[in-house]
Amino acid sequence: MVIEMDSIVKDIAKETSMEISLEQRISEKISSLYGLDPHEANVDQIYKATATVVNEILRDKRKAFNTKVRDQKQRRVYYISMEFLMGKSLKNNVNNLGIVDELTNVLKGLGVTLEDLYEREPDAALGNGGLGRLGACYLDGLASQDYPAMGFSIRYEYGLFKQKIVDGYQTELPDVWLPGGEVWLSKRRDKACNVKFDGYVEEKTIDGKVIYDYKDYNEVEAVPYDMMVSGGNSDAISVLRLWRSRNIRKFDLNSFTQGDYAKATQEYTDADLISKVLYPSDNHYQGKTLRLKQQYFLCSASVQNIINDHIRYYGDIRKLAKYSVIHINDTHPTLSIPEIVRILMDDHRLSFDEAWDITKNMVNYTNHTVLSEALEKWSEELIQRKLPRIYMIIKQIDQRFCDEAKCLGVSNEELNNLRIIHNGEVRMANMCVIASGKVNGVSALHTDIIKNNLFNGFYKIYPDKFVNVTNGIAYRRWLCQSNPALCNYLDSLIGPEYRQDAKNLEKLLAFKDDESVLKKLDEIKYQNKCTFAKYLYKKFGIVVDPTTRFDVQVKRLHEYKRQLLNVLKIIALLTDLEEDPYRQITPQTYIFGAKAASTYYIAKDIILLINSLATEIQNRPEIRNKLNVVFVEDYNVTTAEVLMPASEVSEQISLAGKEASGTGNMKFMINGALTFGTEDGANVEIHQEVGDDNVFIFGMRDYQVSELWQKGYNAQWYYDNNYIIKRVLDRLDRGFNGKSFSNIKHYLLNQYPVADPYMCLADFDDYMRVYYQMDEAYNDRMRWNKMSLVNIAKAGIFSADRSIREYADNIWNLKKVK
Ligand code: 26Q
Repeated sequence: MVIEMDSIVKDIAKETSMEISLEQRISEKISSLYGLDPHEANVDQIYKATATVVNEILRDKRKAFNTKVRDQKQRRVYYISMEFLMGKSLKNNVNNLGIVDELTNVLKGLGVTLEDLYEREPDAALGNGGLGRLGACYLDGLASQDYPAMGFSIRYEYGLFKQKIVDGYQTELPDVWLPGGEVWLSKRRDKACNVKFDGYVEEKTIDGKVIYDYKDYNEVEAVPYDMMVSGGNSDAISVLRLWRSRNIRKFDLNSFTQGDYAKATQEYTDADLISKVLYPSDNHYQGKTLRLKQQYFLCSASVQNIINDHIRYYGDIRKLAKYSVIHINDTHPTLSIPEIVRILMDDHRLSFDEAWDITKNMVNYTNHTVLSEALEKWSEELIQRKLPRIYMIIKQIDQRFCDEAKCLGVSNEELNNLRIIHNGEVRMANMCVIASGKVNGVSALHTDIIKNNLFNGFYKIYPDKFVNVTNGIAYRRWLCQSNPALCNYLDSLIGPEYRQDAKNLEKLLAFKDDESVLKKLDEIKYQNKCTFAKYLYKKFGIVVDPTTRFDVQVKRLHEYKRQLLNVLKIIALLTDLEEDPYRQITPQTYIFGAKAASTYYIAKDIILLINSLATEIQNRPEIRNKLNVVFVEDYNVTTAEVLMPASEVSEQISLAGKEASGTGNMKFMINGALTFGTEDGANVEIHQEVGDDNVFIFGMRDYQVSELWQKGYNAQWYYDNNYIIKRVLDRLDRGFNGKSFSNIKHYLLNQYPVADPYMCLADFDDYMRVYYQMDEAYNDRMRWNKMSLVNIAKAGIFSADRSIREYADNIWNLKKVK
């Protein structure tokens, strides 16, 4: 049946540009790029030639798809995001084009394997974590279902930093990805445009019309690079358009001739800086000028591009919202809103009212966080200075909203919470809610929280604006490509239809009591654990025993995600063993992976703690054999692809109400790991899908968290009244691998220098209680395997295909291209 899928895709490929054999095309590419005979080429050259050929096939396919979109006069969606965490492209594209077998054969002739080529490709890490990976999964979902879509972001020269652990400490190295990654980028000089900063605006009246004359600005050129994103078994290709900033005048000749060489080249470096590097903070806002410039650079270039293309294809500016819909991924691209108004008013001479009407009909916004430190509030003065015309428009939007809110009966006091500009700050989330047709949260619980808390004032006046779209994952990447052993078995058991529609995974439920199936699932998991163990050894020299339980927490390091709570549990188990070396314990390996933003000090201390604990245990074989801890350096998309299939326990232990959704939880689930987590984000829906018997839930619910916080969280009380907590915290004083962690004990006890706002100790007892339940279930192998089977079977709803259909139907009003 897989072959059947292959042949359909091959037909499409043939219609485009596959008449010449792949072998011939790759040979010719090696010859034209390097002047070599194919057999003289090294792996790197073969990788580049192959990637270039695959990319050309995708470009032809995109061209054919584009023609259809235009002929059918289809509305398009433009997904604007500061982040797309794409990972590698070759494997995904080769699978989606159905050319795995053919390519394998060609490469065999050249003495290399597909795996060799996959290893050559660097990850495109143009994102921090969940939000960026979601954008990447959605481009896949859009292409897979024939929706016309384009993503917009920045072509960061350096993506998310590479993490290196030195003596237990995180250090950061620049992520140099372009040399190997640029084969996937096609420069589009024809689509370049300029973005303006600084200067001032003069208002003039000509023929009774007010004209805004923008003067003395600095201009930066935006040059796009397109990356093709294929989907599974479909005609569509999504395009990710990445903007690079360039100086317009290569040289300030005036300053040069006056002998001011620094000034002559200064502008060059300033302009270049905009697309230099991705900000590495996740769920945390800092009001840096360069970040604001990055955001406006992305918004202005993208909106100009959207409007120019609209005019070219459809002519009539008033029909802009009919053919284009923009999605704003969190508030980072909020400036797209005033930018649309600016272009419609200043370049197309529409009135503010007309421009605002069109804007409101084409913009929607997803909120990804309720953490107050992540909400963007830019200084009014900074925006006025860097973007004077945009500032005027924001003021006008704000004024318009005030008028409307007053008509709707909003009190002056309430209005202060809802206005865009307040107390010298520009609140981006408020601008997004005011301008958007729809605002969505990313899980059922999270959407309730934004309706009832974060955006309650808006919800009261615009109840219909708020909708939920639970996140989803590109499961063809996260299951079909990452876990071939499981998928081959699923094909034979339930047929391959689940590869097209993930809901078909439910067919697996018919086998939930079939012992031979459960045994086979166990064997596959074991094989995947061996594969991961080999990967760890080869890459980092770390030894793990695949016969132990793999208990995994991989995600960005953040206090609210509570890696610390997991560590406290491990220390509790360790102190048990230290007290009684003969104590029975299920052999288990804790696997951590996490990057901390470079200036997030407590997060870095937690990384040091995990590494010190890991090193101490690794030096004590009597402990290591029962209770091992490893920290996987530089956790990224590629590591995740090897780790998910090998995982058995998925730690999702954020403080309830803080994790908007989580998407790692879904990747674990579909690979048969069991969730050990709080009722937070999408865990709530995972729980709902699999039922009480197939998940391990503990801890306070979100409303209990609020109650406790209001009542006052007294960490010391837990220390004084729970001897295990006391023992664990005192063990931190003694420390690990020669380092004391009294600072973390103080943190947990709500003392100087910082406090624990995520109340680890309040959930500790229940976490341990459920740990022992989980442990018991694990030791009943058939029970565990059955739970695992149910999780795989019920994971279909968390497909990005489903999320994208909901966006298309309920938010974008977007139709598939026939
Ligand atoms: C903002 C301003 C300045 C600099 C950086 C930022 C910034 C950057 C990244 C703020 C937030 C982020 C990332 C947020 C994020 O990844 N949120 C996650 O989104 C996922 C997809 O919806 C959810 O599953 C996670 O729960 C949520 O934490």
